[in-house]
Amino acid sequence: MSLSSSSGSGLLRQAAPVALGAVSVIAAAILFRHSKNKSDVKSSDDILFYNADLCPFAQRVWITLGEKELLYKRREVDLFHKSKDFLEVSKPGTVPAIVHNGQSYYESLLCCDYLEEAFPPKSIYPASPRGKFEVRLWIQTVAKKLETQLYELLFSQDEKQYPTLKQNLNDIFRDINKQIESSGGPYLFGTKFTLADIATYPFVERVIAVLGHYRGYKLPTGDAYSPLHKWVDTVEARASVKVSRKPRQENDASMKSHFLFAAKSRSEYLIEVYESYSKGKEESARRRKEAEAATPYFDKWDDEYP
Ligand SMILES: N[C@@H](CCC(=O)N[C@@H](CS)C(=O)NCC(=O)O)C(=O)O
Repeated sequence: MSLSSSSGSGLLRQAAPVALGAVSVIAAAILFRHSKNKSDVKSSDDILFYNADLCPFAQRVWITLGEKELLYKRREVDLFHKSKDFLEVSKPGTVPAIVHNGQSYYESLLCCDYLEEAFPPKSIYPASPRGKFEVRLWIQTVAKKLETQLYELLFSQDEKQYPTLKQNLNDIFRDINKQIESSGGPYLFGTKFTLADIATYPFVERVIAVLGHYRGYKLPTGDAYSPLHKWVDTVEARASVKVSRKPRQENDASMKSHFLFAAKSRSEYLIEVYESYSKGKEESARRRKEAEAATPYFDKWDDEYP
């Protein structure tokens, strides 16, 4: 599911201009050359990360950058008013995208894999070929199913469907729990935090906050599910994940004073920006059109190092 999907989507009309802001994207090389912090760069030379704070796909890349302890500049993209520069970087017009050494990359998992190849230390894969296969299989199967089911339940306006859709999610969480348990935890593949965790977590975060709020969905509980709950806590305690979940006003100085984001927790923020989804695809598409027609709220969001 994508904000750009033909199924129609969009964000809360009044939150949209703020959540996505307006950004004038500048070419990576130019940005970096003028960066005052260039000398701080540790292992990377010139990474520019195009993000949208609400986006689970972009969050995968954000977490990967953190895990690899890379320095990067992050730009918040206004998905309702995409700049020509951004569209040159991301052909499909989606976040995440990164620019490294003057070349652009998009598609979340491909970006994560690119970072893994370009910066092998602090690997996000198990060492063995078999382990790598299992991580990739997980992402293609369970993580993919979770992504699909999150949006199915969120968009659905047919209350009669809710029990079945919730059961589908329960089945996925049963599999996640089983995987953590059989690997010995605390992560999906044992003691190593891998791309399987990185690819899965952003959707779990939205299930908890957004489906919890709009559909009354709760993760399965009870002793049998303690591996799952411990996994959530352990993942959320990682520095890389914490950075990606900071409330907007803590991430961007420019947002500190804005009424929508003042004193908003991460879950309040997610609930706000996904509200239009919860009203269904038609309403979501309508709000998107409105947002596209509206004047961008900000000309540009701050660049920032993590
Ligand atoms: N398959 C893509 C999906 C990315 C995606 O759908 N991103 C959304 C934001 S969550 C987007 O940029 N949508 C473009 C739009 O709304 O115009 C990936 O994994 O990177």
